[in-house]
Amino acid sequence: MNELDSIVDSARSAFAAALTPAELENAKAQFTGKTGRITELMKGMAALSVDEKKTRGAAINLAKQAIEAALNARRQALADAELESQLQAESLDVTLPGRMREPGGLHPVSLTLERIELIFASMGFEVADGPEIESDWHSFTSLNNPPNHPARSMQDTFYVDIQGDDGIAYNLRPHTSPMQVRYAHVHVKKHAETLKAGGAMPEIRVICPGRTYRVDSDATHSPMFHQCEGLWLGENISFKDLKVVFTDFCRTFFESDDLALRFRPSFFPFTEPSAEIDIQFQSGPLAGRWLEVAGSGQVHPTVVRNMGLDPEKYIGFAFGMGPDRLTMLRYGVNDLRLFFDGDIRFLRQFR
Ligand code: 2U9
Repeated sequence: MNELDSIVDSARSAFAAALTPAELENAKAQFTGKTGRITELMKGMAALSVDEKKTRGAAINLAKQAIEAALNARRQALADAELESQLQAESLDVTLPGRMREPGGLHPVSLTLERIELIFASMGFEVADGPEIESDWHSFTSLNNPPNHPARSMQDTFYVDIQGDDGIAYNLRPHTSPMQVRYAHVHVKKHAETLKAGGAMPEIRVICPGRTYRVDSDATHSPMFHQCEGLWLGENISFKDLKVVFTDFCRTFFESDDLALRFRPSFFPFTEPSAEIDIQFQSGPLAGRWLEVAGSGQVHPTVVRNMGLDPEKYIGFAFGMGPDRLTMLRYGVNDLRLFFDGDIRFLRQFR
């Protein structure tokens, strides 16, 4: 094998041994670079005759072309290998199922509040919400709570340190009753002309769901909990209407036509007569047990008056229930705190 063939073979071996473009460029320089072996041979041609230069030059060119061909082949091979490696690294199996985000869902108490609102809306009740920070008057006085009523104590109610110049004590509402008073005031004002003319004011038929706050915390009490109170006031709304409305609500809510109700005499400052409402399932794990779900009664005349209405003309009923408790009963949850701990393992069951 002559010298030029040997150089071409060496170049092919050096290019084959190059594993990266940089290594390949270094190998190339050994042959066709400024100090490369082919370049050295071409410099050596200066001393040759014209004929020798022609012959030698053609042979060196052939060797140079063979080296360039081997170099380009290796460049392409390295480029292909790099592309293949990238394709492998970034390969995406499009047949795999998508990476779905875990579907969200409403909180179980929100599901209950929605359900309560739908059922009462179907009976013609409006839904009203309002401030959670209330004045003393709205939370207690307007509802016929005497000045020394225990509910006013700081053991039961959270007070807010608002330096109003009116000297009024503000609290986190312990029930949603204040919203019913507010709703009634707006309703009476809206129909003031009719009332002044001795006409009949449209009935007040409203539920007020929302967050409420009391100083309490155990398996069935939380400092923040939910209440939904209802009010139906007109010229002839009786306790019978309360029984019909609340029985229909409970049977629809719990999807049980044979759910039994009983109204147990009780006392609330804002209703007279007052009654606790118990329900009884006829089947299932709670069958046969009486379960308290709400309080109710005929709106006390003083409260009717505080709403700006004549208690001799307007009469009706009110009730108050705990959506948290209804949710516990509906889903068989025995600790109220589970609703508010934010543990997704518990909450995701209600999606
Ligand atoms: C107005 C007039 C009357 C609302 C009522 C109750 C009885 C009641 C609570 C008991 C525990 C609800 O389940 S609970 O959280 N409430 O028992 N609430 S009557 O009476 C009103 C409200 C507003 C203007």
